[in-house]
Amino acid sequence: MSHYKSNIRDIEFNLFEVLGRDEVLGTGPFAEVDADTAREVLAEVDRLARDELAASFVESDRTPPVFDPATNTAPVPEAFKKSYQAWMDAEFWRLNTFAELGGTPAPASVCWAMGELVLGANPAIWMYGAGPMFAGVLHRNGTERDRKIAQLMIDKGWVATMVLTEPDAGSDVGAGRAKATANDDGTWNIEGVKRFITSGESDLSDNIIHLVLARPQGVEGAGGPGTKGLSLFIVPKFHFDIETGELGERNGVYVTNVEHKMGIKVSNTCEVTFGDPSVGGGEPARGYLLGEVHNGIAQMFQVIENARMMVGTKAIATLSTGYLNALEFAKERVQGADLTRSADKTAPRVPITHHPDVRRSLMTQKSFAEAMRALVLYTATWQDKVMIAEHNGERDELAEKVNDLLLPIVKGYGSERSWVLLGTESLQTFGGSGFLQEYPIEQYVRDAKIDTLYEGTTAIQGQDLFFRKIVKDQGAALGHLAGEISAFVESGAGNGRLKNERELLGQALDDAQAIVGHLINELMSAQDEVRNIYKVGLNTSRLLMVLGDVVCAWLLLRQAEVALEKLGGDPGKDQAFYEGKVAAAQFFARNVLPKLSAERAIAEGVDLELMDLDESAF
Ligand code: ST9
Ligand code: FAD
Repeated sequence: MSHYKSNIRDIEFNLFEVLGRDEVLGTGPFAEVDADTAREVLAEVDRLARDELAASFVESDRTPPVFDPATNTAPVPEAFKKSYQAWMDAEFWRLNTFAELGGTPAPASVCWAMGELVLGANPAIWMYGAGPMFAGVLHRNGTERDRKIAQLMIDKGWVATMVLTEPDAGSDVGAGRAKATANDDGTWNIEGVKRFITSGESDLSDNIIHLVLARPQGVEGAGGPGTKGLSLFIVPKFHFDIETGELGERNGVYVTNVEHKMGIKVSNTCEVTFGDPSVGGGEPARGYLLGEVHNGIAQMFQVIENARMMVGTKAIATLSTGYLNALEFAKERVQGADLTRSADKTAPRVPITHHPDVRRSLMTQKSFAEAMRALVLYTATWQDKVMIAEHNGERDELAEKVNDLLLPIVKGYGSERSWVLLGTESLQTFGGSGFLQEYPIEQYVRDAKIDTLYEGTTAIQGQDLFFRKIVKDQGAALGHLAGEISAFVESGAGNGRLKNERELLGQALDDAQAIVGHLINELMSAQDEVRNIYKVGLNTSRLLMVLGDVVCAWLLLRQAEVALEKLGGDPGKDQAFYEGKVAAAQFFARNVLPKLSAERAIAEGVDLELMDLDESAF
């Protein structure tokens, strides 16, 4: 039986009962995908994920790819190849692909619902399979040549990569030193060493397209310091005929190492060397400038935004299957007597689900997993709006901004909460058995840790949230979201059944807004006393987690409102499901939100002591 336990019922509840996705399906840009089709797709992806995709999850971890320095290759295990092929052959990735490239666009909300299933079953499949999405970036930003390459990437099934990081340029992408020099024929030679490149090498396709940030040399107005001086280049592993895609000579881009990692081992993390005469055949690494414009960091952020959403979705997908595995185990594991009979040594032993602390743990897992699924899918509804506006030749600026605001929360909050809860609660539910490889949780914990690191660490997400998504945005998106939450607090939602929880949410929103206000004051005061900006930096990760808690509580309570309405009718076989939704929302509001007042007090009390402390005292 498969390790992967999905929650398709909750996914459909979000999409169709709470977020009203029937309204956008089958219309505008999504004309080809109506609500029935979306449900059928999700049912089939669910089956595929639990079956063929999950099938190689364990083996891919135990027998990971091995780098061969003689050939600069790192083939993936056969079992993984089979799972990967099953996904690519099923062609559901077309839902995430531009129509002009042969796709059948579906709303982002449906695509991320599908993404959860794949990322929960075997995340590296989604990453190696992202070629068509990368092709979208070439299509959107490219010249006619680039658009032809985009089509070839799809038709030929080429794997693609995003290449930013260097040994001395991780969070600080702008410190990158890889350089690009123009050739007379319009191509560019890339030189440098990149590090930690996902999918940089494999035997899953006969070519790999690298999207590489490098600093152009000798170009006026480009190539300066920092991220703004970087341009984006399309660099293939093999040269090819742009009209036919027929492969030509080897290009001078070689994988020179594959990292040995804690988790997600089948996803090759590669050192990639460009244009080094001593590597491979010593060929130059030739590539094209995307769109023939020097606008690399903005172009790359189109990829990064998608990848940050992907990482958040991967994280919560893993927490959800971790919880459902823990739940199944807890129902079967018999240990100890019921607490009310603990003095009676002859009392019958009970399943551990009878113990209050196990119930606390299971409800913690359930409420966070379902809250963060709601967060992912709610965020995706703003992406739906962006897509609809684009289809109509317009821009929906509010939707763009709210999506931007929510992305660091999806990625930063989602990954932190998931990784911690997988370890402290899901694994813990299994007792000592959780530590064994017989159960999937230890692999989940190892595989999920990376989510707090790549695509910008949590610290970077916290800074992005405050400085860019709140301050630079002048609070517009946050103001909109806070307005929606306030309106819910003031509403009669839940007919009295959610009154206390709405009050708790109101207090939590006040606390979060007070932290934002406090940080803005500190930031302003830094104009006179520059070191006050440290007080902001000491609080941005806290703010990220606080806002995540508020938004998640609100989304769960909205779900509870819907569930209570259903329970007031005839819920039939869904009775327990809806009762679980109400319970999860109430539990989250009562157990998580009161802590935010303490976070506010801590934030307001932060001073410069930590920054004044000599390093030797640490
Ligand atoms: C990585 C990969 O870790 C891990 C897994 C890979 C799996 C791959 C497969 C899946 C991918 C699927 C992709 C499909 C694509 C689909 C597309 C669909 C069409 N939002 O603040 P400034 C821009 S990869 C948007 O001054 P600094 C913006 O242009 C490695 N844009 O920054 C801005 O200019 P302006 C990941 C943003 O101080 C400019 O940058 N590595 C945003 O120069 C400069 O901004 C990281 O993530 C944003 N949020 O640089 C690095 N932020 O202001 C983490 C910036 O004029 N480090 N821009 O608009 C950071 O993010 C840093 O904060 C920094 C700082 C590098 C941005
Ligand atoms: P550093 O930037 O050195 O950070 C070290 C610590 O310092 C972190 O805790 C960080 O939060 C903190 N820190 C750093 N700067 C600041 C700051 N200004 N303020 C506060 N705290 C700070 N990169 C790619 O380009 N393409 C890929 O496909 C890719 N895939 C990856 C796959 C894996 C498995 C891994 C491990 C990494 C991958 N990366 C990829 C790189 C990844 O994005 C970086 O590791 C990440 O951005 C962090 O950079 P770093 O490791 O150099 O850490």
